[in-house]
Amino acid sequence: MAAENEREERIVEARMKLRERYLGKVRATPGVGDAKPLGSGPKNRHGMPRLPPGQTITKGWPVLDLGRTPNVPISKWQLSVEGAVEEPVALSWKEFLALPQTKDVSDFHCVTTWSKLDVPWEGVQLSTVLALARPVQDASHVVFHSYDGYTTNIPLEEALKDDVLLVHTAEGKPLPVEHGGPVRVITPQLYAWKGAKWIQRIEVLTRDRPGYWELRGYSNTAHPWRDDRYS
Ligand SMILES: Nc1nc2c(c(=O)[nH]1)N[C@H]1C(S)=C(S)[C@@H](COP(=O)(O)O)O[C@H]1N2
Ligand SMILES: [Mo]
Repeated sequence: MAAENEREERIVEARMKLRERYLGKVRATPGVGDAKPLGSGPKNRHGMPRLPPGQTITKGWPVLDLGRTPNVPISKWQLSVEGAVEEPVALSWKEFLALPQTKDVSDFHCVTTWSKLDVPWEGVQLSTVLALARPVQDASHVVFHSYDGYTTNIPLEEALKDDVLLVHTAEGKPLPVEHGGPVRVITPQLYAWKGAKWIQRIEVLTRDRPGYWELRGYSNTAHPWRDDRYS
């Protein structure tokens, strides 16, 4: 037990150090830095209007993907973090669940104009697995690679935000396969296509590299409170 606690403390400390390195950049992101964000309704906990411009609240949860649902059994599932890191990481399901776990409630904004509010999630903060891999000093971006071949990119200052999670549970149940189970990424402060379903590999880069939709006309930055949908 003591050894377990020590390990957990080390992980939490590494995570905090990594977040500190990028704090200046995090503060300059639209989600934190915009004085007059677009949108309507009361403010969310990030100080942004609850409903970004052009969005409508939905009660259901539509499924949007490339139409190739990969079936990855837990026994074969693996998540790796590699690229511009000091210590490439490959986690089995068991190792992933042994990391510090987080519960959070956040909103989900799809670029096709629906928003799903107050989704209860459970998983691991992306910053935790990035901290394990120790991004090199000039690391700047990550690209997510999924089991269906999908890719999407975000800068580290977005990736390290508290509410960016690798989720395995949604609304109290294991994440349904059509929504990206066993594990997907969520990016509550960016449009939902930045959250890769069926995450397999996280590649850390020292420069930006656009992903699937970013190469097909969607915005690279994808900020809902700037109505930042297309490039
Ligand atoms: N692996 C993978 N992740 C993906 C996609 C995809 O096609 N493949 N589609 C993205 C898009 S465009 C959206 S809007 C959201 C939709 O998530 P949902 O199906 O759970 O609503 O997943 C994103 N993540
Ligand atoms: Mo989408």
